[in-house]
Amino acid sequence: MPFRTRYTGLIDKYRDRLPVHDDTRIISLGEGNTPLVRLHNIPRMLGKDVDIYIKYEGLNPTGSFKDRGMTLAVTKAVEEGSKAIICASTGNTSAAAAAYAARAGITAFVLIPDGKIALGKLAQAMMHGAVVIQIKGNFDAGMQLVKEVGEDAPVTIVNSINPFRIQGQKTAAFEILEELGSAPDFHCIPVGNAGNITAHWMGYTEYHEHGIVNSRPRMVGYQAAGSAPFMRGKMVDEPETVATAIRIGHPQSWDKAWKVQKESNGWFDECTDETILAAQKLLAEEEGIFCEPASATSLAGAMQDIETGKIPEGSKIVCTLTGHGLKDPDTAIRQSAAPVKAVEATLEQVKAIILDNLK
Ligand code: AN7
Repeated sequence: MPFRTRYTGLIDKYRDRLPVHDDTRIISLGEGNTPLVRLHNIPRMLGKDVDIYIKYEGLNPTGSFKDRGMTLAVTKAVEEGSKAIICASTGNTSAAAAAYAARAGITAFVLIPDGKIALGKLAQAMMHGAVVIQIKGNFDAGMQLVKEVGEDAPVTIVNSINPFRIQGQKTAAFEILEELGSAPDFHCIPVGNAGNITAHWMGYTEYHEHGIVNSRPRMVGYQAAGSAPFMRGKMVDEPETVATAIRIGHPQSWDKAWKVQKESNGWFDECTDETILAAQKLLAEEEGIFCEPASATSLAGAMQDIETGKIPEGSKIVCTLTGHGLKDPDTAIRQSAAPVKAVEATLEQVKAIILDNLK
């Protein structure tokens, strides 16, 4: 056959490892199969012998890893006859829910914290025709309401407390193992509700138990310092961080994530907003990779732990970049140098700027 079969999405690819039937109508936008990019310049700058790969989940159809879980959650909701889905969200879940609901022809209700959601995510939810309910409260308050609504209203909850979300998201670990041919030593990942760290561990564990690989990584979960319940050892009532995606104080997968930490012999740590933004900028400027602030927490944390030697030299590290940089244009523009002042449209003036800025 002259051409390879087209990639049609992760449910189709991993059908035998996911809870679907042969006649299940699959709701897909071609999610998954994201690039695993080896960093060149940052390890050199660190002056350490480490092999860092980033899993670029921002290249999913709606720009975040949420699509992996949403394709399965919405597929199962439709299979069960549901006509509507609902979620609370810091933004990315709402964008994914809105898009997959549109694809399925059902209604999406999304609860978002008023004023605390990145602009791109709000644009997505609105554009895909979700019913956007802004609440005067944070994600945790929204999540509480969604759980209460879900008890008697005919809507399916598609937050990561929906087990199909976790099942779909485990496929990211499958892809990493297939591409590397073995497990990395460390997997660094941002933690909010802790659904994704739980999902990755499930994926790594399944391939390990099937004898496809002979080891599993140590899982390292990083939180923003102002929203770090796993570091405080208890829930945080007023979480704050520039990384609005992980502005979560009451993680829904609390017990599961502690289990992952213990089983994988990993750990949790925290990063300040400054180090998160610095890592985001570094990735953009030194590697050409644009992710949103929350995503950069994985690299910010990994760099801290490489610096101290907690992640030793010689290690192979995968950092998940959970969402695309275009999700949050405001934060990107705020931390970048202003463009050169507008000049006359003459060759002379343009040339002068070029000569001034050649590296
Ligand atoms: C970019 O969209 O919770 O630890 O409501 O958007 O599995 O919660 C987003 C979470 C990391 C944390 N990076 O993942 C939501 C939401 C980005 C995110 C996380 C989120 P979990």
